[in-house]
Amino acid sequence: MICLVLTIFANIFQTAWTGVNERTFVAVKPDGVHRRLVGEIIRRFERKGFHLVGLKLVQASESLLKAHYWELRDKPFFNGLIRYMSSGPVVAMVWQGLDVVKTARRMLGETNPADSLPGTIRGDYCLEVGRNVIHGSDSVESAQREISLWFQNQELTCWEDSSQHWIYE
Ligand code: IDP
Ligand code: MG
Repeated sequence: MICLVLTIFANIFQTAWTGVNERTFVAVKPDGVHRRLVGEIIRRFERKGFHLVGLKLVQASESLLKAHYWELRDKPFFNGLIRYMSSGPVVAMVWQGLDVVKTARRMLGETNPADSLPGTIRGDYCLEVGRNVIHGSDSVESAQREISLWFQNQELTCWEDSSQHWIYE
């Protein structure tokens, strides 16, 4: 009930989910799905302590992908990026938790896998920037925009996490 009220409030006033309720959008890209990395990636977010609120397999339309990557529309790699992202299904997810936007980006590694440290997802599982297996929102504002692009409200599930007291003091 509290979750429902918070969701309505956050949507009406476009406020960020903050603190332990911060949310981010993470997507396993088509290369990650083809390469059977979905389970490994979900495992990392689960074990870190984040809370899953949305998950689906999507064959993304060109219009969704263009909206998602709108800021990059003038880059020379834009058309290739849209082709890459529509070349197969994507696993779209919403994860919630304290500082999840920043922490997820650190778990992903740098945009270019060559600059990503071992231990990060891109550092461990890929080699080229154009096949970097995973997306994560780069700010709370981007997360809100991306979550509302990829998910309808009713696809996000509020549920009580029984391990919450073992994750937060
Ligand atoms: P990010 O995914 O780390 O946030 P962005 O700069 O937002 O990085 O770029 C979005 C995606 O565009 C990257 O994840 C990568 O798939 C692709 N991309 C970025 N730079 C290049 C490039 O120089 N060549 C090809 N693809 C690129
Ligand atoms: Mg980005």
